[in-house]
Amino acid sequence: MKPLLIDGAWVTTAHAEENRNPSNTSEVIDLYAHAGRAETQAAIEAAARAFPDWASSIPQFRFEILNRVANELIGRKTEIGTLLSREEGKTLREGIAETERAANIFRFFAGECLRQAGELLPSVRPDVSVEVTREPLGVVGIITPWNFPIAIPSWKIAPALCYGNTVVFKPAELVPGCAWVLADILQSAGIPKGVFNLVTGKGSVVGNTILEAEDVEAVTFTGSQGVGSHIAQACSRHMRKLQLEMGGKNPLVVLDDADLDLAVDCAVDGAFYSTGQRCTASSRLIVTEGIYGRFIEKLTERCRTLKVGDALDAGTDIGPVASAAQLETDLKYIEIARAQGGNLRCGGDLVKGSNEGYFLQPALFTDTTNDMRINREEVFGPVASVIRVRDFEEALAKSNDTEFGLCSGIMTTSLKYASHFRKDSQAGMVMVNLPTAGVDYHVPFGGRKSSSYGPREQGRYAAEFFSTVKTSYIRA
Ligand code: UN1
Repeated sequence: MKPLLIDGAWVTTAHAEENRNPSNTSEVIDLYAHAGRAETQAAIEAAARAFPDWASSIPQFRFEILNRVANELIGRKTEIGTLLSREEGKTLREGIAETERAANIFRFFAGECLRQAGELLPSVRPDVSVEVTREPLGVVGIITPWNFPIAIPSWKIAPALCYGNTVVFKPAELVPGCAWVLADILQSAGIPKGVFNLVTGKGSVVGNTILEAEDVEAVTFTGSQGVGSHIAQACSRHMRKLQLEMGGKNPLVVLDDADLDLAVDCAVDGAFYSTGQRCTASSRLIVTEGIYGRFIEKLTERCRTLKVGDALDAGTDIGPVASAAQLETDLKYIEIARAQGGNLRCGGDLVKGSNEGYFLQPALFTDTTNDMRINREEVFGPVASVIRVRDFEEALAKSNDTEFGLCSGIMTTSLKYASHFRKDSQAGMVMVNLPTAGVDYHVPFGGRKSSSYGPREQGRYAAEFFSTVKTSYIRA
């Protein structure tokens, strides 16, 4: 059994759960401890005890630990990337790239430990000056999803530690493996006891204990809207700082003047890579009339060549869906899209792999309208739909006609339309001639409307969430 990490010690539990490979459901990766309320509470208390020393530790000390974690992740990227692909199902290439990204995030925040600065301002009163500084919050509860099992934990844990907070980390039940490796790496890197605690287990037990605990000062969460709103309610009861990253229904607009090959590449990448399981996925392809026929033809051709299979096989383009439950959701939405009049141009059927796994050929729908459920609700699978529009104005209006606002993209060679779209798109991130998914690690990440709540993640903007500002007035 892979244990929990509480107060610097590995802790086994009465109950453990199997972690299975979605490319081969008969393969058990390992057994992982499931924490109960008592263990979770012990982790929170340990984090609270460890906070004062960690918060006042010198930046060089924190820099060295985070930098060691970065080195270890990069040095073991193939091994960790392989584990990631085995437990989550994205291809090995994607698994290794995600591990590299996690290393880069730790490296970035290692550097940020040394670059924390404040402001010195003149007061409006004579002989007074004002100093604005940042301070850590305390214990941060970190709750992460299954789709980026090493990158998303890293982009929450690294800044939390960098800015002097202590951590109680609850990863998604489906992906305890990468979480455990990260805990092991932090432990070997010399993180002081109690500063970082891993509690694998159920949301209803571990998650809720974190939400109810008096000692937790802030909660950061990436996952579904339903869980996000439950967390928001719990946090508002305690007046606790909160950061939520939830769904998307991201539009990729393709205009008549787009580079056709590039548009098809971006659509395939954005919609189907990582098996479409990204909150940034290009799930609505909004295409103007002049290029519509050529775009659909080329895209359909490409979709037919996408090889779905075992995440570790060299020839695989698209790995399996992550779980039986997600596969059921994907198939349900394919049915809904059909029933509402969508035309299934290709894919959408189960594929036989070398072993029993959750293999689904990416599904492309045409003849859909923006009011159909397939264009309103997040599927979180390899399913994309095309919406035909007259011109740029209609494309922009349709792209904004959604409750979500995470990411949007436009394929065009026109500076005028690109500029107009960047300005008027109601999304937190806008891509020009790029897929909507696949972001840099050193710049702010987050959305608007129902996609996100609270300050941005990543880059220097992460300080907004992971620290609090103090204003001091000093009379000379
Ligand atoms: C990306 O597209 O590079 O859960 C990252 C998600 C996002 C991360 C997407 N928070 O899919």
